[in-house]
Amino acid sequence: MTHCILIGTPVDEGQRRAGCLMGPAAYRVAGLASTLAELGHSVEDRGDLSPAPGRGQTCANPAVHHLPETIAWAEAIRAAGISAMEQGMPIFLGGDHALALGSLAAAAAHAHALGRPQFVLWLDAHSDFHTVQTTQSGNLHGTPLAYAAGRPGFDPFPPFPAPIPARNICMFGIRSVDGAELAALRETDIVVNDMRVLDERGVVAPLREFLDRVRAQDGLLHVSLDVDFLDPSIAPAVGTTVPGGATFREAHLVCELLHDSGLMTSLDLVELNPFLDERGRTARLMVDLVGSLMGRKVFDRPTRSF
Ligand code: HAR
Ligand code: MN
Ligand code: MN
Ligand code: MN
Repeated sequence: MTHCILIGTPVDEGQRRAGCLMGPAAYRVAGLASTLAELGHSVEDRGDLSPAPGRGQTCANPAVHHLPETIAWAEAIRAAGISAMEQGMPIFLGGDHALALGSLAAAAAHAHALGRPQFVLWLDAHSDFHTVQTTQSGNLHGTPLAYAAGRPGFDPFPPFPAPIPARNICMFGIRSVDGAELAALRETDIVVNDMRVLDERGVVAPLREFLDRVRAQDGLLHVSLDVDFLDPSIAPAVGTTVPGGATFREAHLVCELLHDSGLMTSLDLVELNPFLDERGRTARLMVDLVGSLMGRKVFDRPTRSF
């Protein structure tokens, strides 16, 4: 059983559509803590973080907005995340995906201190591989993976503690990549399982290939689940819908496989915008997926039996 530490991270500054700040409350209302407790886990809700005031940092890209506020968030989340990782499994309740600028830094610092490799599974429609210099929207929720991979172009941010090797990063569900991101991704060994790959191969084989590598290297695994990984027809409460996402069944299967692997050590739930939801259905679906991630199943069967 796992000690689950809920950390509310109501970041709304990483994009322009207000509402992600309501995410942590929506997960609580949708029963996240009771879902985990019913599965036999202990749950500690540490409430919502609030960042220090912004310190006025600037950058050369005029499109970028809320840079000081986002840096302050990243620092607060990193500090809270490191202490949580020493005590259990943090679940970061977003908040937009800019929160991963902090959660990934926490995971990487923690793994580095243990002398173990950090891996990242990025479940998202988007690759979020811009730097502060290359983003055209100026929305910093599109940058955290580039920061974690150690790309240059994050000068105003604190240096990433222990950059995550590209081969330890696996993207899943990708279907929206900007030109500058694509050019940068082509220069890396990041495994990009875009929707074409998942349509052709299904989710099981590509996920198992990745999890086998995590296991073989005794790695820690941070999972970052963006609501827009899911198809908008089942998960409408997100500001950046992209058609053609994961189905209900694919998403649950991914979560069940992750649970069976026993490898996940930290989790982000990001981009939920409850203001755009339909009677809480997206929040409830996300909580249900966490249930699958944390062990809910219909029948117990030997793992890896299919
Ligand atoms: N690539 C686009 C941009 O940088 C869209 C990024 C959207 N990101 C998220 N999180 N919604 O994945 O603006
Ligand atoms: Mn603002
Ligand atoms: Mn994202
Ligand atoms: Mn996304």
